[in-house]
Order: sequence, then structure tokens, then C-alpha cells
Amino acid sequence: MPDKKIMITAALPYANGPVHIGHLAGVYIPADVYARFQRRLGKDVAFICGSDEHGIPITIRAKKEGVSPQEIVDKYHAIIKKSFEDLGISCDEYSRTTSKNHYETSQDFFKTLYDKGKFAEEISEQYFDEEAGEFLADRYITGTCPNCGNENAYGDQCEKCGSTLSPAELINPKSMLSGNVPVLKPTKNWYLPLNDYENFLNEWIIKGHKNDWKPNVYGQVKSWLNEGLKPRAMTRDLNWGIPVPLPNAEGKVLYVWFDAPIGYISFTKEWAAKNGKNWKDFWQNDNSDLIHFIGKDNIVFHCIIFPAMMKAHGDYIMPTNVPAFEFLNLENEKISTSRNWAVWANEYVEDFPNQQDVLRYVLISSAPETKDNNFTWKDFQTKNNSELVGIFGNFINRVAVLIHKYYGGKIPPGNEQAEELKEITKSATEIEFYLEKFEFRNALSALMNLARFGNQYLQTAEPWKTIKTDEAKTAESLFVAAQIAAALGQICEPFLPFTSEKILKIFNLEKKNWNDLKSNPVLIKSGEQMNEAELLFSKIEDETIDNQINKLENTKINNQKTNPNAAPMKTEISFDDFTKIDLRTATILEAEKVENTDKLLKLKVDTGTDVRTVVSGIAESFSPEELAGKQVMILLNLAPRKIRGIESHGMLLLTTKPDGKLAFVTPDEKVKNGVEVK
Ligand code: B3M
Ligand code: ZN
Repeated sequence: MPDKKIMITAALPYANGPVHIGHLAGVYIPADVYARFQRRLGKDVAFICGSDEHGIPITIRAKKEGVSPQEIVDKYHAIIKKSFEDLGISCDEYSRTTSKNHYETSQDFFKTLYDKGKFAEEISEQYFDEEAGEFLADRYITGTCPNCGNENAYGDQCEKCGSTLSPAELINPKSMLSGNVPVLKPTKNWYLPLNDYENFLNEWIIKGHKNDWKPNVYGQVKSWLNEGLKPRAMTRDLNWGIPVPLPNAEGKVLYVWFDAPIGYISFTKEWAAKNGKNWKDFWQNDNSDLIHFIGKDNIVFHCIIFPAMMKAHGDYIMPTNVPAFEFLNLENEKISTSRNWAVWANEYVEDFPNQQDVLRYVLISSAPETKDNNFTWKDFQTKNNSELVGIFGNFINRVAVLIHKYYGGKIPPGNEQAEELKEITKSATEIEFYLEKFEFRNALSALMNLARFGNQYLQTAEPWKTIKTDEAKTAESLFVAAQIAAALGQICEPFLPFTSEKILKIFNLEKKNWNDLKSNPVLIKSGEQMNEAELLFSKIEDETIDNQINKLENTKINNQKTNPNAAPMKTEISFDDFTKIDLRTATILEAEKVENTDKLLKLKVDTGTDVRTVVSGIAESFSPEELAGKQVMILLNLAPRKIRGIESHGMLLLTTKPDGKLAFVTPDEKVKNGVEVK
């Protein structure tokens, strides 16, 4: 039988924002390491991902940014796709769920289930906004939480007390679209009776995968099954999504969790068509392993709902494993897109050019495999400076420099049977063992241990000393060191692909099949010529880290704002700076429009110290007539400047009302002109 195909999926990120380190550590980097590793084993791998472009997260974001859902997904799809490319996430296909092919594939899937009689049609009462003429998704209804009294709870959840809610439980429900009280209205939807699949899921997961699935995944599935499954609607009354492919289903779309996982299939089709592959070999053939990389909040969808859909369809294989990760915190706090508490992939790439592998390394080493984990910038710095620079980079660099110095870059003669070379096969074997079990942190430690071993070996062999006393010894030890360095270049590739490329270039090597690494540790022959060494990692200074920490601190300050639209505070000034400002009460005597402008008024102002001309951009908020006699505040000692040929001296204080019109800032009682503000 030919090698099994490997179908690797990574959860489709919602195209409602860029991806952050939590996504990377908990899904995309592990999936990428695994995919790269499987390719190195020579397997036929399809590593598939793409943007999830439907669902409420998209429409909410669109409302927030004041643009259409299509504009939102176009924008963030491009950003996410680029971040993945920049960070070496080697998806074979990165598509999107608004593609035509995906519409067809998911509508076909739905039709198949419908034709087979797998759905139950049910009429239920859903909240409807009569003014907007729309049914309301749970997220679009706010009201008072019955559990804690929070007046801003959502129809699906109260963020204050954390309880899960349904819209019907909210006290005083209000539509977010119009602010009106929504009404209940009957509507028909198509349900997948998940309860019909309980036996199948019990047999397949509870009996079949007790030992090979991660305890967190297994445990969650078990508790869902213990509670008993209920029919779940696979359609929604919404205007953003894939239309339900049935007559008389206007205004209804596929549930986002129905269409999104089918995305894995649609995107495989797209990839297969471009690459001369047959997508069915990966999805509809037992000689294929399907692996879903996801975060823990997606377990139920990948272990219960999507399998039930595939089972109902009948042609699909079940996932072999669903390695789900826990969450990564940032500086000991939960990462949050809405609070901007995150390190964004696209910003990292800009702030740390050519240091993609540093992020990859740090995120793998703190991957939240079995429990939530934490990312701190200090830890990032330490791991870079002491591990990547101090151990890994240092070793490779020493080997390259010494071979250039003593042997003009030619690998010296040595013993191909040397005992130390066994470390190489040992590492390759160990890493394989861990990766097959999805233990990425252990696999990475095994890699670093080989670098540590290399350093210690050099330290003991001291080729820089033996060169003066016993040249043959130097040759021998540098031969061994060269093999270890070359091996590091080979086996670091799944984890540190950019670094691997550099090392292989230094040694003039091609990527080798992983099995060959295990069977023959001689990776570079005596007499082969090396290239110049290239810098692999460089020290990250305190200042760089402080900048990142400051960025987060600013986020915190912004998050404390009671008015989210308030502009951030300007740079602090000293008291001395403040005393330079001369603010006075004054009165407008006359006002007239400045010709050929819409905004400007020319004002004659009595400042108590003089009568002067001030040009002010307030014509859209006030008519000249209403201004005569108005008390105002003036910045008296502002240097005069010419505006439309008129010399304007001083500036009046104004602020903006909720309707966007301007209002004067004035004393709350009448004051004489020319009185100082203190
Ligand atoms: N779009 C990601 C999330 O829950 C969700 C995954 C879909 S995978 C088919 O953040
Ligand atoms: Zn509550």
C-alpha cells in the first residue's frame, strides 16, 4: 500500500482582524511545523487553510468600521494571507470562503444532506427588528443579564459574569440595529439532529480514541456527549452568508459553522485542480489521515458537528486526530482583539524584520499544549539572546568560522563512525517521536539539545588549542562539529525554516529526507567546500523590548477611556509649559463671512487688553448674526498669522457637540473681558 496521504487543516481565521500570537502559537505554527515535518518524511501532504469570511464576527466588524462586510473580508483576508507568507506558514492553499468554488461546494453539500432527508425542518420564534426588517443574530440583541444585572449583556453571553445566555433570557431586550425592542417572529430553519449521531460519536471517539487523542479534546467531547446532543440549526436568517440552495429560502443563509469547515474541502479542490492532484484521495479514501489543528474553543465544531455532517453525507473519512490547543495569554492577561491586547502578526513582521524564526521559536517553546500559557516580551528577549543567539547561532557560527580559519572552508577529514554522530540520529528520532504525538515543545527541546551538545563538544575538544599541538585532532573534531551543524540546519527546518535555509546555504546542502537523517548522520563529506557564514540571530536590546512593552501600556491606557472615541492624550507638558499659555475671557463684537470660503468667519473681538481681529473656522456652526455680544475664551498670546490675507491674532476655544457642530467654551457666569484663566 502506498504511503498514507496527509490532509492537514488549520482553523480558518475569521477575516475580521489580523492574526495575533495567540492564533499563531495555538494553531498556525504547530500546523506548519507538522506539515513541514510530514513533507520531510516524503509524505504527500496537503496543508490547507483560508479565511472564514461569513458569520457575525464579520458583520459586527463591518458595522464598527462603518463599511460593508465585503470590504472587511477583502481587507483582512489580504492582511492575514500576507502575515502567513511572511512568517513561513507554508499552506499549500490559502483561499477564502467567499470564493465561487466554496459557494458551490458548500451548497452541494447542503443539498446532498437535504436530498438524503438528513435535516429536520423546524419553525421557531426568533427576534426580529421591524424597523431594520431583519432577524437578529444573538449577538445583535442586548439587554440586562438575568444573572448579574449587567445592562449590556449580549443575546449569547454576558461578558461581565461570563454566563452563556439565549436572547429569550435577556431582560429588556433591545436590537443593536435600531435600538428598538425586537419582536418574536416565527421562521423556518433546517436542523441537523445531532442526537442521531450520539452512538456513532461514542463508538468512534469515546471508545476509539481514548488513548491517542489529547485529554483536553477527549474530555470535552465526552462531556458534550454526556450532556446529550440536541438538533442544531444549520441555516440562519441573515443577509451575509451563502444562500440556502432551496426554493422558498429567501433571506436564509448557511450557518457559518456549516460552511466554514466545508472550506477545508473546497480549498483542497482548488489546490488539487492547480497541482494535478485528486482531492478525493485526501478526503474520501481511507488511505488518508485527516488532522485538524484548532484552538480549544473550536473542539465541538471539529469533533462533533463537522463529523456528524460528514457522516450524514456518507462519502467522507473521519479525522484521525484533532490536536486542539489551549490559549496563550499576553503578559499574564487574556489576549483580546476588541481590547487590542495582542501582538499582531503583521506588526511583528514590521517591527522585527528578518526575525520571523525568533517569533516561531518563542511561540513553539511556549505553545499552550496542555494548559494556557503566557507570552512576555522579557521572555521573548531572553529566549532569543540566550538560546538562539547564545547557543544555536553561536555553535553554527563557531563551526563555520573555525573551518574557514583552519581549512579555508573545506570540511576536514574525520571519522564517519565517530560516536558523537549518534547524537544526530538520536535527535532526529526523538523529534519525530514527539511530533507524531503533537508534542511540539518537547520536539523543540530535542532540537536545542543537539545544539547544546554541539557547543559542549567544541568546548571539550578545543580545536583552537589542538591546532597547535595535534592538527589531526582538530580536523577530526571539526569534522564532527560540521556534521552536527549541518544536522541542525536540516532538522531545524520544520521549526525555523528561514534559519534552516541559511545554514543549508552555508554548507551547500539540499534538504534531506528525514528518514535519511536517521539512517546516516554523515551529512557533509570531507573535502566539500563551505560558503561564508551568515548571521543567523542577533541580540535583541532592552530598548526594543521596552518599546513593545510601552506599546502595550498605551493600549491599557486607551482601554481605560470612558469615551472610546476620545483621542489619546498628547505628550505630557511641564507646568512651565502651561504657564506660557495666556487664556482670557473676551467678547465678540462683530462677525462677517470671509469671502469665497465656507468655513471662515472674520471676528472683531474685545479681549480686555485690545480689540483685535480673529479668523475662526466656525461658519458651519454659527451664523454671523448670532455671534455679536457672545462671551468667549481666547488664547491671547498665540502668534498672529495670515489666513486668506487677513491677519488673525489669537484663537477662540471651541469643542465639538455630539451632532458634530461646534460649541464655545465659556465661563459658566458672565465675566469681564481680559480676565485670566488659572
Ligand atoms: N473561524 C475561528 C474562530 O473560531 C473560526 C474557525 C473556523 S474553522 C472551520 O476563531
Ligand atoms: Zn451577567
